[in-house]
Amino acid sequence: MPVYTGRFMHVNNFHMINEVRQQATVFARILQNRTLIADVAHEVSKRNPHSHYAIGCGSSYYAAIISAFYHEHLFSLNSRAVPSSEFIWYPPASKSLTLMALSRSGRTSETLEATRMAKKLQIPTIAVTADPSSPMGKECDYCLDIGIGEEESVVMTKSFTASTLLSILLGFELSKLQSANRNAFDEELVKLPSDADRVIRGVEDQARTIAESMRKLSGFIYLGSGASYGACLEGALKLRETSYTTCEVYHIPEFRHGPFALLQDDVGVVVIVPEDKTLKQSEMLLKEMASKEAMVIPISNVSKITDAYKNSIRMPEGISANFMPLLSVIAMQMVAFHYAVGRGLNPDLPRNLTKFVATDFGQ
Ligand code: F1P
Repeated sequence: MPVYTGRFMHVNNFHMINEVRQQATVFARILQNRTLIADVAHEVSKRNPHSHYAIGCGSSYYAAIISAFYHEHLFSLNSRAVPSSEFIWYPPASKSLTLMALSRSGRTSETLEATRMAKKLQIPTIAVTADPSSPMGKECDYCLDIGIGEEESVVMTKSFTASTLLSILLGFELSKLQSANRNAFDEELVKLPSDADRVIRGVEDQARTIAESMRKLSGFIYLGSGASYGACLEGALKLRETSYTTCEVYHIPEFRHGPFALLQDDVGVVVIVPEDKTLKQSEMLLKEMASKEAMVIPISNVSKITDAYKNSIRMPEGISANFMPLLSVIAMQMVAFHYAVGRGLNPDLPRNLTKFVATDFGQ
């Protein structure tokens, strides 16, 4: 564990940023293990489940939200993400389901308890974890290792994107996508590691500059739609966890319905703007927010958006549209890291946080 010596510790010595920079390699490794994921999908499909639940806590819950979005909207599966505690307290009416439990540690009390409860109800359980030897890894019917070994950073970075990708792949294998759509998604998967590599190399300097400009602000808002909403939940959590900063998250059009009152000149608004059906509304909103003096920070691969705002993050050209949310997470992790370090905080040792939460959650 590096000892933080205030402003003088070199950024490259922090685990967090090193692990952020490893994500292209992590993606490549997961994609090499697709047969194992397909085998698990094949096994659980035999039960013909009506729906698929994804659960987790903290970052792992946000990974569940993103993957459930892909399952439902790209792969036409009946999918839902809920926090592990909600699964325990408000179990689904139909028991014809699979439970995908996401947990880096495999030891988080609510997630572990939820899988135990599911097992009692004879619901097939799949652990998605960095530690297959954990109680959750051992007790679930199936266990998929995200293949990152031990993540040094307390806050989740590469484990977040790895769990998300692996869970997306599981849904892809469970789906009955027609071959044309299957091939198109497959092509995007194949280029994901190189896209991530281009993001890692191309975005960090921009993220550092933006983090510097953000130091004069006192509050932050993250906006995204679809899977990008889940990405924003994670981006905002990274900022809270490492800089203890107030940070809210909304679906893009929802922001107009009340929270708009928050806008003023010491507020920064990060917006994920992909080239899709949300573009027109996002563009209009960005203009209105800028007119209220807020600092707008679009993360986009659309040049008319990134050209229009000084504090934007330009995502590399030609990156996969479907993976824009996941790749935007890398940019937001970088912003959070540089913002924390720039404020003299140590993102590797966030206050009040531990790698996982173990409380007595037995029912
Ligand atoms: C989940 C988690 C983390 C969070 C914190 C406590 O852990 O909520 O997302 O950053 O450190 O634990 P896990 O179930 O994925 O191990």
